Amino acid sequence: MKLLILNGPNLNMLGIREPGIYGTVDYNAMVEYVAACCDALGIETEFYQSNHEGDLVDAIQDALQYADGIVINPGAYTHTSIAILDALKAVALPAAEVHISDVTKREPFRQISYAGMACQGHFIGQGIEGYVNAARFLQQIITGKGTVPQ
Ligand code: CA2
Repeated sequence: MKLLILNGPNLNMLGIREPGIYGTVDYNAMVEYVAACCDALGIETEFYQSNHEGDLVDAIQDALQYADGIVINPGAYTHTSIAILDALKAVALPAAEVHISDVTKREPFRQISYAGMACQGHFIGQGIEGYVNAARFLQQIITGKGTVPQ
């Protein structure tokens, strides 16, 4: 079972700025950690990060060729991108949304998630552990073991 773990704009800056909101682990260390946790769960991973909306749409479409599900943190495109929502709906792969910070307690403009409308799971405010929890959640759905608590 293989998952695409997709990150949107500015998430490559993890650990470099705003540690109070996004933590101190940098993007590469996050990838290493999440990949190792997934490996231990028997989940293969493909990571991709882009600052460009169209690249993210392409990555979602490409996932149809090799992935069983998508873990997505669309960054700020969460709150603006109908293109990403449409791509997730078009491929119709099981998907889970991750936000490192607790967007529910932040600015009003972060209260809408378009991408989240095409996701079966939502992992919000759990830091980088949210990626691992999202992967575990998708594994349960994909392997047919039903739902797990988020
Ligand atoms: O909490 C999240 O994971 C977000 O998706 C992060 C986005 C933000 O626009 C969403 O509302 C919530 C921003 C990613 C920016 O990441 C940075 C990381 C370190 C330093 C600066 C930005």
